[in-house]
This record gives sequence, structure tokens and C-alpha cells, in this order.
Amino acid sequence: METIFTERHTFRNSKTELYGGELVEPFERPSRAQYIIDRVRNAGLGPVSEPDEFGIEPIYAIHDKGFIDFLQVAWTDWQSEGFKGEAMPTVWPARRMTQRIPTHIEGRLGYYALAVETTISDGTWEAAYASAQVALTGAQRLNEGASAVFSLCRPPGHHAAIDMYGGYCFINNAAVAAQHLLDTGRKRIAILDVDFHHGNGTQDIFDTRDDVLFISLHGDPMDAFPHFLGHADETGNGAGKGYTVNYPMPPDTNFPTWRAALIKALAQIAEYAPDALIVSLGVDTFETDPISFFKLKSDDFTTYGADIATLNLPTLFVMEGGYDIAEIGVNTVNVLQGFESAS
Ligand code: SP5
Ligand code: ZN
Repeated sequence: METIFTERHTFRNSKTELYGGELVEPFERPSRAQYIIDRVRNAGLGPVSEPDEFGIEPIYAIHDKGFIDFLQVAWTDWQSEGFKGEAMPTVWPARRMTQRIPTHIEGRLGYYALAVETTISDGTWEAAYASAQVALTGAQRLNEGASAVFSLCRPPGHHAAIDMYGGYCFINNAAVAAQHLLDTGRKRIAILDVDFHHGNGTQDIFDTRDDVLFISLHGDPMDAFPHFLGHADETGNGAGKGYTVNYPMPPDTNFPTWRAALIKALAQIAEYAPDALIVSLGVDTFETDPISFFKLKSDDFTTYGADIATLNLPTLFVMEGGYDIAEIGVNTVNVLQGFESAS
């Protein structure tokens, strides 16, 4: 399987994350991608290629223009205020307040942020843009006839909504890739999100659409980030009714329980009969992930990679989360090798 990767992910190198009331080194850090690409190479998964350039239009095709333009200037505008730390909001348009975009950078940060743990720092936009190009290049490889591709995206994307960033995500890479596949001739795309966290951004983007089936397996939002989306009774709206499926699961969920949900999800994807599958691949379901509460072991990733292959669909794997950095490469490549061994 070919991997798409660029060193430009290192432009995203923020120094702080608000966690437990302290500013700590971010869980989402450059060494994550380094561990994964090292494992891809050492395991002999296949060639590693640089992304092609698709420009900004495919990003505007998914996200609000004001939001994307804000991401490009946020760090500069923040610095112009003379602030010493990284850019983060302190106030939000909360219940019963006016949903008008403020002029001041502190107001705009609150308007466009869905979480405060994710700071904006020098190079954030450049890395997020490059990450989207990695996803787009993977989608284009499917168009060129590849049966499976791994887009090693960093920063991740599935928490990025139409006009909000957070959860370490800025541009929704999987959604941008799905739209590219639709815009180049495919009629229906399924997105299977196996990251520990609910893919609230992807759900938001495709909420009212029937040309993308979104299915997510995740920690119950009653107990896990992003806390305010991902319940089982969210099934899509309007034309999208029935095309969103959520499998929230409780703390300490083990692999047999998780896999039972996966098998149901795979049957629903097969029934939808999409032209391609995108897997939002987060490996923060691992038993020792520092911010998550599922109990998957390394061999389980191989098993479920093989399960996904039974769909026999052109498949784009898009990297999302995973924070046990020492094991992130093994677990990610286990999914991809499990998939290949069963293809
Ligand atoms: C892409 C992705 O995986 N984003 C995840 C963002 C999660 N950020 C907030 C984490 C808060 C975790 N609190 C966990 C407490 C553990 N004891
Ligand atoms: Zn996650």
C-alpha cells in the first residue's frame, strides 16, 4: 500500500495545550507522525510519496470561507496584539448570546473555536493546508486505480466542522477527500470513523446529505471529548436522515464489544453500496492511550483491518488521532497490514 506523507506536518509544533488546568506539552505533537512513518518504512508497507498540489478550492468546498480565511491570519492578528503565549479563546458565543463575528481577534477565536485545548501557533495554517493536500492526493490515487492508500495526515481533521476548529483539528481532511471523490465522478462515499473520539466535524459537514454515509465508533460523549455530539439518537437531518450512524461506547470497552459494533457498521456500509470507503483512522482506542478509555491491544488492530477489507471497496485511510506515541506506529501499520493481508 502506498503512503502519502510530507515533512511539512512539522510546521504544526505548538508548545502548549490546556489540560487539567495546566499548560502542558501537546499530546498532538510532531513525533507522532515520525513514529508512524518510521514504522511504515521498517515494516515495508510500500512506497512513500509526497503529496501533489490541489490548491485551496477543495478546502473551500467543505469549509466556510470566513473560517478558512480566519485560520490563515489568526496567528498574525494574535501577535499584533502583543500577546506572549499561543492563540486561544477565552470567551464563546454561548447560549442566548449573539452569533455575530467580532472584529477583535479574541472574539474571532471564540467564534471559530469549539475547544480551547488546541492553540493556534506559527505554522499551524501551513501544516493544516499540507495535511489536506495529503488527503486529496490519496483520494486522487483511488481515481488513478489504487485499491487502497494511506494518507498520513497531520494535523488530524475529524473534529474540524464547517466553521469550527478544535480537538487538534483545523481542516477536515477526510471530508475534503470525500468531496474530491464525489466531484470527480463517484456518487456515494462512506466514511467509517474508528478514532476513539466522535468525528463531530465530519458529522456536522455531512449532516443533511445522503451522498456521504458517516458512521462513527467512539467513547460515549457523556464521558468523552467532544462531549456535545455523538449520541446514538443523532441520525442525520433533512435529506441526510438515516445517513449518520453513531456507536457510543462506555469506559473500559474491550475489543469484542468494539468489534461487534464494527461488524454492524460494516453491514450498514455494505447495504449503502458506496463507490469508495474513507476510514478516519485514529489509534487512540489503544489500551494505554493517555487521554482515552478503550482497551484495544496491538493485535486487535490487525484483526479489524482485515474486517474492513471484507467490504472489498476502494479504501482511503486518513490518519486521525493516537497518543501513545511509542506504539502509534505499530498499531497504525497493523490496521493497514491486516487490511492488505485480507484483500
Ligand atoms: C484527533 C483527536 O483524537 N483529537 C482528540 C482531542 C481531545 N482533546 C481533549 C482531551 C481531553 C481529555 N481528557 C481526558 C482525561 C483523561 N483522564
Ligand atoms: Zn481521537
